[in-house]
Amino acid sequence: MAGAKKASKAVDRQTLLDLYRTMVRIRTFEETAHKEFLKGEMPGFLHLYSGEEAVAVGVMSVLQPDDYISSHHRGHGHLIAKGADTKRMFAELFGKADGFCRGKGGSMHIADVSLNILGANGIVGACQHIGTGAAFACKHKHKGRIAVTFMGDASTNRGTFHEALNMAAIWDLPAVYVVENNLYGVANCQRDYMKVSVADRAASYGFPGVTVDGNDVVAVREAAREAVDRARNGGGPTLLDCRTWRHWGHFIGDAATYRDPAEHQAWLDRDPLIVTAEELRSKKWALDADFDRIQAEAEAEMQAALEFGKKSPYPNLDELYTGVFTD
Ligand SMILES: Cc1ncc(C[n+]2csc(CCOP(=O)(O)OP(=O)(O)O)c2C)c(N)n1
Ligand SMILES: [Mg+2]
Repeated sequence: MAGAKKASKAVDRQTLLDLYRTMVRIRTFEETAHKEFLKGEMPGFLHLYSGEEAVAVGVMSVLQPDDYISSHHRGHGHLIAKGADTKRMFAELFGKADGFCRGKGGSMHIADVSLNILGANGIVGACQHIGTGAAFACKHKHKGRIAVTFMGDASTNRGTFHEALNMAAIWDLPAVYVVENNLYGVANCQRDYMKVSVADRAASYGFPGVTVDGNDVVAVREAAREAVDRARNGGGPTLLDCRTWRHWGHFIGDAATYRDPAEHQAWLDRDPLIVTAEELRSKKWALDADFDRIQAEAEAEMQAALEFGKKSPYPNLDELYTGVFTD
């Protein structure tokens, strides 16, 4: 990938196995949710994160537990990588009372403020203001913490992106902006909605923009570490342009016929799980049995989480107006 930052591969065995395991857990959550959604029992929309796992996992691996994150409509991976309970995530997907929003938010609004996860968000670009607000609070109130905003590439066209990143720049906020650059906004190809690269946009705010191989979890981790250290040490924001690919359509039900099959296959061949598994194998840090065990553990976790979500009760009718805005 031209111009993308390569990983120096300075990572130990346990760390690489942990990164791999979390990516497998995210993939397995998504596959389980996908199958279940197709049965027709899950309300709402699902925007699957499969293929983009290295971004969430690489970035989250260098955060402190009390750092803040703000996320967007493709948010399951961010939640899992930051430690959200997959049982409560499934309950939320089914609209059940044990869900993070007591079933009223669904996939696009899961938040866990106890983990400083400020929420997925169905409004494209809203995460940019929320993340910047959190970074402002970190600078003035929660010193030592930082705020990371995850967003899609098409969302960098919104006015919110300009407003938020400009403010973060002039106030030197402890912020990191992570763009999951999957080259599409719904059915539109990036060449039709942007004339510059995502990373280049940072120049107009006066802070670094870095292009990263977003399918290489170690490359993401290293670029994120630099950005996070910079933010935490008073150096201001960084924009990370993580090049990646969603394996599925925009949401479940979109056949993604607008993408070039050869390009799609080339990205599938560079699936972040394949990239990391190859790295583990080449270093002789994992054998077939290790991969099988990691996969089996993820499947057991997600099956239990799915069952929990399904069995959880629906919220009572008398809760209809609680936790929502009413006047
Ligand atoms: C303000 C707003 N405008 C439009 C939409 C409809 N919409 C949902 S996702 C999306 C595209 C987002 O693309 P990108 O930011 O690249 O994220 P990706 O889906 O590729 O992860 C659009 C236009 C919306 N949810 N909110
Ligand atoms: Mg996109």
